[in-house]
Amino acid sequence: MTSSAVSRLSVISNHITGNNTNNESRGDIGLIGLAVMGQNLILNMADHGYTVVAYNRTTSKVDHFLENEAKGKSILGAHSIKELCEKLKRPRRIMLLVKAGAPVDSFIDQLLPYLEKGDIIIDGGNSHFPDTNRRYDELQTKGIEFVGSGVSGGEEGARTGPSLMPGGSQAAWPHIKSIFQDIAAKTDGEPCCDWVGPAGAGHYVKMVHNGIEYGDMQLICEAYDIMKRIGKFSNKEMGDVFAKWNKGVLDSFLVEITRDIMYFNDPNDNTPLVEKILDTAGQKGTGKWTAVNALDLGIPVTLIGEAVFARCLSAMKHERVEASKKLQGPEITGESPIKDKEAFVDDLEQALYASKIISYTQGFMLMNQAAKDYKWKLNNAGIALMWRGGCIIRSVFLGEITAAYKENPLLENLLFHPFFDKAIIKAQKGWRSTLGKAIEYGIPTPAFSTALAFYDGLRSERLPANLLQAQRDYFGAHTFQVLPGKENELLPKDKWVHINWTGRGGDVSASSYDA
Ligand code: 2AM
Repeated sequence: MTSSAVSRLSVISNHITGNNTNNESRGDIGLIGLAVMGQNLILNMADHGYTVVAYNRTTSKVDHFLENEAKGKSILGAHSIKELCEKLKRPRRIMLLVKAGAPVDSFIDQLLPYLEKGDIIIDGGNSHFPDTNRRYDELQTKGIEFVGSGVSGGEEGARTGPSLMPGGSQAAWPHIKSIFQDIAAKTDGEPCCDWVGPAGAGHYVKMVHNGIEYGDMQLICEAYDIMKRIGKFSNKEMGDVFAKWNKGVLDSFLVEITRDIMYFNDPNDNTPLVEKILDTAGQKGTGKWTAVNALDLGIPVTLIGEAVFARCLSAMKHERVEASKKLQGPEITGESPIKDKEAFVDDLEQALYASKIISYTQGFMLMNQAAKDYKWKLNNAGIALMWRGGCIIRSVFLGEITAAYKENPLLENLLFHPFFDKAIIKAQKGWRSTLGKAIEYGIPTPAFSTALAFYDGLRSERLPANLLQAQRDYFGAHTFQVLPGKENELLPKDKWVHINWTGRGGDVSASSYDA
């Protein structure tokens, strides 16, 4: 046997047994990208007993990291992609935490010459799922296992326990499962990380997570605006309300931080700092991706859509300033019209809770449709559990969603589960009363309003789309179907019918086509 054949065999046998006698190759996992998220994930992995090899495009950051944060920990440095690959056990596990887009493709290209069949590349960045689909397909043809993983929880989550949403090559999962589940957040002892599904499913679920995050934030902002402008609450009073809500059904990370923001004063003059922030929201695009995907798949994810548009409207500051001088509407001058503040706050809590239930219902409707269209098998209970802790939308409420899907994995619609059905029924009076006040006093509530409109639409056996179909048929001969039980000679059963609506010539004629 030639020496190269022997060394090839030894690589294969190491691969199979997991043994690795090469001292150089002791890294359990490599991580590329030493911005804060990357550094914190490495430190988290090292805390859990893994040896991590760190690499960054700007290699001075590797040295700085090794000499400071990584000092004394099981972290090795690499100054080239080749060195990184040489220092890893087989199959190699390499995680990218770099800027989404071209840098991900660039690193994949740089890695390929040094990888062997069965090695694993994990993209932990905020990649758009169609990119992950494409990379997965390309790497499958090369025998490289590709995983696109959502990572949520921000810098702190990365350090202490993020929510991780991995998807892609199923063959990679047994090799990364323990690292991922060890470093992930835990809720009731269960890791907030499980296998999501094939190809870009992990990044898809992360995208929907971000969309829901947009929705949750907008809802909280509307509640704040209602308390401030109708209730005339001080920031301290609002902080107390959020603190109270955080002990009930709305217990969540976002309500908790909003409480802290309300209490936070500018040390210069001891007045609330939040009131000094310019009211134009930024966005990086993941909410928009969710809304665009919802339009593509034909699912009414209206609340996330409104949340994205609300940010767009906020960004039009100049136009709003002009409009505020010109456009008339109701105004509250002087004292708040609210007499019973406690009832007002309780109603608002119900409005927020009900709207949140609608938003998550819409989010899961979208994921169910994506699973059908993209032929993914998505585990809804697992997804809710992954979001239960570690990530920005973490909340007690996600525990209820996990339980509902565990009880019935095939649940058609979250609102059909008795828990949420009852919750919405109970919340309805306060929800409607809050919206009535917002409309009366001219406070914009796009997210609250669309949630209620969706709810009322969903529970309407009959919507005015009959008229819409008539209009379409009138001007464009688009045809329509007949309501069951209303068939007659002019309107036959199981046909697409076109009517001559203008009746020119005095006759009403119809033509019909097979359905
Ligand atoms: P840098 O430190 O060399 O800039 C977050 O920005 C991470 O993505 C950093 O590790 C950064 O590397 C990396 N990154 C950003 N743009 C990149 C690019 N075009 N090519 C490679 N890495 C990039």
